[in-house]
Amino acid sequence: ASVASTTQRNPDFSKITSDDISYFKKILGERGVVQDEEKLADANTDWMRKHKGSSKLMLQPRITEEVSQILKYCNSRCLAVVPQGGNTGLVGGSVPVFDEVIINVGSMNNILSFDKVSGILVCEAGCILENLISFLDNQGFIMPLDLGAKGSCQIGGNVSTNAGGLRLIRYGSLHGSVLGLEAVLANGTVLDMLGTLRKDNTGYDLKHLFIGSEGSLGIVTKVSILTPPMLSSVNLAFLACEDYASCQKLLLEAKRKLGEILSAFEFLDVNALNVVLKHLDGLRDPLPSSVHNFYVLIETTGSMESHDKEKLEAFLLQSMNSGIITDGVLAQDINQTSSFWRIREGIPEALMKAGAVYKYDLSVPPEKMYELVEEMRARLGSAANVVAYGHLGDGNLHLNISAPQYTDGLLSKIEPFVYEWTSKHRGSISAEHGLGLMKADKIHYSKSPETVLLMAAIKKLLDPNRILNPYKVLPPSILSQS
Ligand code: FAD
Ligand code: 2HG
Ligand code: ZN
Repeated sequence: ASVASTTQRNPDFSKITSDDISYFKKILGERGVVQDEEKLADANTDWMRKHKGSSKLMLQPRITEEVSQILKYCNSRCLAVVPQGGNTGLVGGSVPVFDEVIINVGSMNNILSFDKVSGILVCEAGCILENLISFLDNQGFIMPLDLGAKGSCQIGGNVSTNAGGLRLIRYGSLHGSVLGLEAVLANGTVLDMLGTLRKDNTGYDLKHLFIGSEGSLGIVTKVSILTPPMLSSVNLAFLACEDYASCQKLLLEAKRKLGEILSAFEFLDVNALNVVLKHLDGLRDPLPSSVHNFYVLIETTGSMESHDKEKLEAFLLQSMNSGIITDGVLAQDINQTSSFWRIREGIPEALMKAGAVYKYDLSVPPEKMYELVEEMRARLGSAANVVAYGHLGDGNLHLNISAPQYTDGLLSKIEPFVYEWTSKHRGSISAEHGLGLMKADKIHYSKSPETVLLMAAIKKLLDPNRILNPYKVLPPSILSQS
C-alpha cells in the first residue's frame, strides 16, 4: 500500500470554518482567497497525477507581511498548510494529503534587484524559473540551474527542493549559489537572511535549513542568488556508447579533456530514447544509422568559439578512435540543440504518456549505477519497462519503471529492494527531488537514527504545532514522539 493510503489525518489539526475564510479575506481580499473547485482540483493534484488532496482553500499572498499574517493565524488555529510553488514536484510534497490550506506565493513574482558586476539577482520566491532565465538573458547572464520544469516551477520551489538539474556539474548546488533568503516561520516570524555577500561566517548559516527542506520549516518568500555570466560559445554533442563502462570512461575523459568548459553530462539508455521517440511529437533519433545501448549529451560552455570547437572536436575524434563512443553528432544550429535537449528533458513527460510510472531518484556510486538497473530488469521481467537516465556527471540516476498501471504486486517487487540496494551501497534515496510524501518514511535508508532525531528536534523547534507541510519529509511517527 502507498504511504498516502496508510497516512492518518492528524486529529490535532482544526477544520476550516467560515470565520477563518472571513479572516483570510480581510487580509488578502477576495482575489487572494481561492475556493473555486476547478482551480482547487489542479492545486490538489500533483504533476504526476498520482497524489490527490482534498483542500477546500488556497491562499495567494502578494507580500511577505501577508504570508506572515496567514501563518501566524494558521498556527494559532492549528490549521495545517502546504506551501506550493509551480506544483512540478515529483514526490507528492507540493499537494495536500487531506484538507490542508494551500499557500501559493505565485503572485509574489517581482524581480527586486540585479547587480551586473557581482551577478547577484534578488527576487521574490514566486518568480517562474523561465522568466528569470529570460530576464537574465537580456542582461547577459544565466541562471545557475536549469531543468525541464522551468516553464512552471518557481524559484522558491527550486530552493525548497534544492533542485539540481542539468547544470549542477558546472555551477554546483543551490547551497552554493543561493547567497541569502527571506523565510517566514510557522508562527509568522519573518527571518531576514537576504544577504548578498559571497562570504559571511557570522554564526550559523541558517539559510541552509530552508534549502531543500521542502516547505517543512518555513515559507521562502525572497531569494538572493549568484548568477554566472552568459558565455558566447555553447556546443552540444549527442553521442552513443555501447556499454555502461564506456559511459563512465567518457565522463572521466570529458572531465580531463574538457574540464573548464564542460557544462553538462547527461545520459539515457536506449529504453529512455525509445519512450521519448514513441510518445513525444516531432522528434527524430539523432543517430539513426543504428540502435545503440546508451546515449550521452555533452554540453560545453566557454568564451572562445574557435578554442572550444577545436577542443571538443579533438575530444570526440579521440573518443571515436578509442572506441569509447561509436557514433555521435554535434548540434549544428539552435533547432538541433533544442531538439537534442528536448529528447533528454522530455523523458518524464513521455513516461507520463506511456502510463503508470514509479520514479526513483538515486545518488549511487557511478560505477555501480547501472548494476541496479540490470538487477531491476531481471526482477521485473516483462511486467514493466525499466528506464534509466539522469545526471551521470553528478552520480544521479533517475530509475523510472513504466507499466500499464500501478499495482501493489509490482510495487512489492520494486520496494523495498530499490531502497535496500541503495542503502547497501551508501547511496542516497533522494538525490535531488526531495522526500515529500513518497519517501517520508524511507529517510532511514540514507540517514542515521541520530541524524533523523536531530532533524525532528529542529522541526519541533521551528514548527511546534507541525502545521507546515504535514506528513512529508520526516516520518510522522518520529514527530509524534514527545
Ligand atoms: P512545488 O512542486 O510546488 O513544491 C515542491 C516542494 O517545495 C513542496 O514540498 C512544497 O511544499 C515546497 N515549496 C514550494 N514553494 C515553496 C516556498 N516558496 N517556500 C517553501 N516551500 C515551498 N528536479 C530537479 O532537481 N532536477 C531536475 O532536473 C528536475 N527536472 C524536472 C523535470 C520535470 C518535467 C518535472 C515535472 C520536475 C522536475 N524536477 C526536477 C522536480 C523539481 O523538484 C521541481 O521541478 C522544482 O524544483 C519544484 O519547483 P516548484 O515551484 O514546482 O515546487
Ligand atoms: C530529470 O532530470 C528530472 O529529468 C525528472 O529530475 C526525473 O522524472 C524523473 O525521474
Ligand atoms: Zn533530474
